[in-house]
Amino acid sequence: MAHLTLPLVLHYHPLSSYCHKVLIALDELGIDAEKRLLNLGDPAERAAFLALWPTGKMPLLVDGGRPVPETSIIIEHLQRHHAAPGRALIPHDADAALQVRLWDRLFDQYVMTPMQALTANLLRPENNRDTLNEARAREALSSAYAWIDQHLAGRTWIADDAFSMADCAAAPALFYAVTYVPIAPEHGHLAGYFDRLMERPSVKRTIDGARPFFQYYPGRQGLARRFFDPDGH
Ligand SMILES: N[C@@H](CCC(=O)N[C@@H](CS)C(=O)NCC(=O)O)C(=O)O
Repeated sequence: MAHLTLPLVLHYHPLSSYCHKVLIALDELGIDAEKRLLNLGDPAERAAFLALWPTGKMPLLVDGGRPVPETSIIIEHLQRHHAAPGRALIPHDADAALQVRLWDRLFDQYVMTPMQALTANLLRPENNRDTLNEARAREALSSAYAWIDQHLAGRTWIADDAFSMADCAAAPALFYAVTYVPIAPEHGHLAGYFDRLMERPSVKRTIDGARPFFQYYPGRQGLARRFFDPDGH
């Protein structure tokens, strides 16, 4: 009997920002993968996942039985081994590729990280929230918005003329970050970039997949109505 199992399996959760980064990349690269929803709240699932990848961080790609962790590495792996002809998220020119890796890293470190800290804080019992850490994370986001806005002057995408891995990182990082710290009116370049990202079909499809889970997102109060109800009903 023919084997119908796909060689690529992505362990993920539809609400997770880092999972969005890889879902957007899969879509952009024209790659099909079996998506396995991971519930880390379930002790048995958590134990099985930790046996596969001991950091316990998702997403995790499994390619032909071999675990491929860490989103930026996953995307490089996908491009190298599985991308549809003509699709790329990391340019072939070495200097241009370095810019993409730089901005991918900047978004992970300076937008994703404080955004995740704010989510983690909301998951704590109300009487046990860390207000100092919260203030620091909000400040980190405001400061990142200012230098990202400056960098975006005259640009369509963040690191290259074409949509790249860095934009895959930027889309979910900003999507969730703005629910905590909205983009200020003086950051028009960033606001325009945010709208371009949200209009990108790969990003839209990823958000569509997350929509049924938005009710469980701790920062849902800050999520714009248009994301809950894109048809405006
Ligand atoms: N550096 C990692 C970060 C992944 C990450 O932080 N994933 C979060 C979900 S967005 C996670 O697994 N959280 C679960 C936990 O920490 O228990 C990557 O790029 O893959």
